[in-house]
Amino acid sequence: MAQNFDLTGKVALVTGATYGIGFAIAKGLAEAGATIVFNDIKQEFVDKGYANYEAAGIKAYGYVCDVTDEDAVAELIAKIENDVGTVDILVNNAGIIKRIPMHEMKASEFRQVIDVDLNAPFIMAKAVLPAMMAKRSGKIINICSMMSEFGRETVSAYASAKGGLKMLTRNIASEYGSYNIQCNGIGPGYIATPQTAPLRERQPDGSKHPFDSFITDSKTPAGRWGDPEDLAGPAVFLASDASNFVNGQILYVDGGIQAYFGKQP
Ligand code: NAP
Ligand code: GCO
Repeated sequence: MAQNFDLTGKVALVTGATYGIGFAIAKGLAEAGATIVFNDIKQEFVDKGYANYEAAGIKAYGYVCDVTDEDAVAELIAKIENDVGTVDILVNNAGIIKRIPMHEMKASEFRQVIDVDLNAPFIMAKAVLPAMMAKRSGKIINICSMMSEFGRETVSAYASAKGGLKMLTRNIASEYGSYNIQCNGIGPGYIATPQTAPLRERQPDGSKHPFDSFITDSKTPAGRWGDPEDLAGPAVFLASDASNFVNGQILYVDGGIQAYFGKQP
């Protein structure tokens, strides 16, 4: 059974994996035997990524690439295929959020979130599919969200993108399943990373941020924020032969949020 989770000989590209969830997923895939490739927008961030991987004892390959730029992505994939090999596992992790009340959000801000969180996963998947189709094998994992299922104040663009990403996941599974390509999503709950740091900031009087208390005391049965490392095992599962008959699913890793109506008064 352990063999089914072994990623030895596989090339895994994790986008935006300098730190945060992407780095934790990449570390887990590396520990399962995969060769890790990551990208970030600027060389300085790629260099920081190299330092993080080196500190974790992982030899990773890093490239500068903005995932929203289709030409740059085509160049990235060509470089990876030349330097490392064809991509066996793609994790569409890179993402942004803008927390702005919808009636105050500019259309350009809405479009920017959609571009990174939905258009880019399309661009990245389209770039790796030809080689996966030729090999008749491949794994695509899209990092979705609680907001693939729920809305909340100020995240209209993000929820629209992550809801769309859920359906893109299902459509890739439908269109390419016959090539033995599996496309699934991971839906993290509330995870302690730079992206959610504003929701956990201590108040001027030193008390917990109200949203922090909301997540730990009312919405999450586990009673805590997730760690990025909580996502590594589910990612290894979806990247490995152990999930070859799992396709078009969103695996929620949320400490029970999706199941929970909320703490009773
Ligand atoms: P994060 O700490 O903000 O990291 C996001 C990463 O994406 C950064 O490395 C960032 O690079 C990179 N990135 C952003 N735009 C990019 C672009 N155009 N091209 C290339 N890289 C780009 O976020 P996170 O919390 O780790 O989240 C990672 C993913 O999980 C995102 O898709 C997020 O929506 C999703 N998610 C997060 C949570 C959570 O609670 N944290 C829960 C559910 C889903 P820079 O450093 O250069 O900006
Ligand atoms: C927010 C948070 C969430 C998390 C995540 C939850 O502002 O509500 O940033 O959106 O990032 O997506 O699954």
